[in-house]
Amino acid sequence: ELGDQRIPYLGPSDHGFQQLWETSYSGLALRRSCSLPEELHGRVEAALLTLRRRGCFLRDLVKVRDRDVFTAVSRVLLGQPGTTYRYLDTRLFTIPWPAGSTETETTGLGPQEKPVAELKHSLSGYHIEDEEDEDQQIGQGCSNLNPAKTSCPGPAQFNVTLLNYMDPAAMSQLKEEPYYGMGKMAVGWHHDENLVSLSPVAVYSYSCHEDDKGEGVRIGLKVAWDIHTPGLTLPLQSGDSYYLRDDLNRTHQHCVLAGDSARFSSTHRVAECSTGTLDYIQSRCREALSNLSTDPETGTHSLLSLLPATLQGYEEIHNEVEFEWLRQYWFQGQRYTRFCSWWARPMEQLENDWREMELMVRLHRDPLGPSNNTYYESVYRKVCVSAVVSVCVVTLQSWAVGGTLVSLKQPRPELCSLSLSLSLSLSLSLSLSLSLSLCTLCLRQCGVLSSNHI
Ligand SMILES: O=C(O)CCC(=O)C(=O)O
Repeated sequence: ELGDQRIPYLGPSDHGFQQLWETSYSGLALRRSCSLPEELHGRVEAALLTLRRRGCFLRDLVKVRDRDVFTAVSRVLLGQPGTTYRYLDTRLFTIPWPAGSTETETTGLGPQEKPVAELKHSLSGYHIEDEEDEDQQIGQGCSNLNPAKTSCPGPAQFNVTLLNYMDPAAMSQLKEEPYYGMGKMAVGWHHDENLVSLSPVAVYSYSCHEDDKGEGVRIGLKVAWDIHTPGLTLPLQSGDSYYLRDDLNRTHQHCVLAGDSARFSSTHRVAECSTGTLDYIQSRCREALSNLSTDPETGTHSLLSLLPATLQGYEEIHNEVEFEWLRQYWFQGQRYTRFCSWWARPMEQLENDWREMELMVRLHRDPLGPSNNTYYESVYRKVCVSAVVSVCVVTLQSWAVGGTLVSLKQPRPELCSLSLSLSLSLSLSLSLSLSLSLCTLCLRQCGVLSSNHI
């Protein structure tokens, strides 16, 4: 629709910026660096640098408009133990932050997660701070822009933070922002996915080498599906935080405009994870496996219910554990085992559960009942194949001698081979009796066997 035209946008130095913010972007709040303790900034900075040094930041392979692409920013997810966050068809598995003061840190990375968790506490209440606090902060020489009045009923229960890192100098092909001409983008226009409705997003920004001359990082905002309202850009200094409150994440889109220096951000979210926690998928597996019974003496397995609805129920769980968890973990989550062993055991257990569900499917499908072990299955296959081969040999022999078994004077080899290959393939998939009956029928149709020979 726009062709080569650009939609206007306003930054802080433009006339009308404050008014545009108040009228069209009121859900956005900026909290200046000075409103957080200096000491916390220092520890968060050290934690971010340690995570980067240890190679924890990795580019994700995501799906954008049916294409698989690597994100320009490198990322790592920290959060509540056992929580995952799904975006652009990719599930990220949290490196756990300390759940409480007693939490041992043997399976996580180490002390690095702690400052990030503290940052979460510091950011979680801000969007509901009242005007009195705001006045105090201004009195302390720390003015925030468009601070929150009231929005959420209480402190946000951030359960994950997606940490981002990008050094623009190391990226040769950053995309230009296409609609407003805002400059190069580190993160393209998007809504944050999979959040609890109306929950805020709180983003802490830390830029390395801030003192160097050059352009700083900015965030861009636009009203979704609107080419009339001007866009907005907001420059961020290192240590600043900004909030997307109320409905802003749904009604608007945001992007990150790369500055000249490397930059981290910690994007705190209340992820909607009713189907995204380890507890959840484990309970789903228990539900599916409750239909499997194992004889304690023989170890033979059987299904408690053969109802189609029950089968459908555990097949759904079987797919869910395979596609939403195991494949996602082997595909991307496993990268983190180098730094964090938290998921290794639970994923092994989920894989075992998945194997048992495979067995359940075979039990349901297999007409021979308890042929749930591979020994029975291979014997069954061998019997089928030898039966078909015997029929074949007998038939050929009888042709050769023009013998007594053959009632057809002029055998038709193409029909015979068709019938034999049909029966052979059936014998691999259907029951022995059925495949033999069909084989016989075919041979009889070909005139190779007469009814009194069988
Ligand atoms: O880095 C930022 O300021 C925001 C990043 C972002 O939008 C995201 O991770 O979804």
